[in-house]
Amino acid sequence: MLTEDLSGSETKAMFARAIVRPPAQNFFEGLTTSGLGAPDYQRALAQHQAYCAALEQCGLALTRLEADSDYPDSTFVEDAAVVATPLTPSLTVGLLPRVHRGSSGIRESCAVLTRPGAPSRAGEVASIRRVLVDLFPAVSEIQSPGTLDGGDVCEAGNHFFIGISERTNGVGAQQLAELLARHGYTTSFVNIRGAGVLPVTHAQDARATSQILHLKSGLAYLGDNRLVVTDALANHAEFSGYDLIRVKSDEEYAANCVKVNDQVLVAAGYPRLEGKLRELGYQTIALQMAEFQKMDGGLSCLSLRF
Ligand code: CIR
Repeated sequence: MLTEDLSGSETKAMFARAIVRPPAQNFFEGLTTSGLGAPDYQRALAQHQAYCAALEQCGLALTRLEADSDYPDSTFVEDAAVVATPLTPSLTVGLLPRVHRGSSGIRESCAVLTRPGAPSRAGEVASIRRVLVDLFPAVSEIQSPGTLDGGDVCEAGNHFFIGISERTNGVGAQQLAELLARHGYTTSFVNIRGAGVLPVTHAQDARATSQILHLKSGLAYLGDNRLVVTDALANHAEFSGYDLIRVKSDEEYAANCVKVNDQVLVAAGYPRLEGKLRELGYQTIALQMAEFQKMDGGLSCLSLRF
């Protein structure tokens, strides 16, 4: 993930691993509001394979979990945990660095198991826990009555934006903020529920509505202080210090792109955003995501990267 280098300036993202899980045959029984029809299982599998191949092309070692038909949404592994790691100086599949003493303090690797906001997804966390406990020196978890989906958490260097959504409540967001602070990371909250009073004091009204499921449905961090953000979220005060690549409403789905080392994975079929990224010098890999879009899934949620 993005961290600071030893001189204190931000260095490029270097992920070494990712956890992935293919869709199960009953993937179509998962939660969706898209109205795009039922996904085709074979096409979903093929799209997932291409996604995994792209991560490997970016240099990642994959931990491939078995498909799990008990949880039809379990291919969206990103929602079950939040991971934070300090500087990874080079690609390695060895142990994660335990601690980084940067100019702005000590940061440690940590993982936080979520408490998904949709009850049907609660059981997805157990299998992710089994993988993460062997890889992270500290694994904590969101506690009731907090709820939090990983899709609501956008890492931006040593800062994490936490979306307050229909899935992530203020209590869950606050718990995550405290856990991350304990390991040296800063956070801020972004309300994507629309106007409303939140049980937190530093939440801002994004003037977005609940049409996006998760914060990362409309936001991605590319490193070097640059965010990809939907027009609906772009005026949020939390993003004012960043360089913004704004995504128009007709390409909104593509805002959920992912920078993986030297490449940016982006949903295929959104030429304006992909063109803009290329113009700015990014190498892009366009991936077919249509079957996952039918289940409200974005590109980032198919992997947990660190
Ligand atoms: C859900 O509604 O929970 C799944 N069908 C989609 C989750 C997508 N996750 C994500 O964007 N982080």
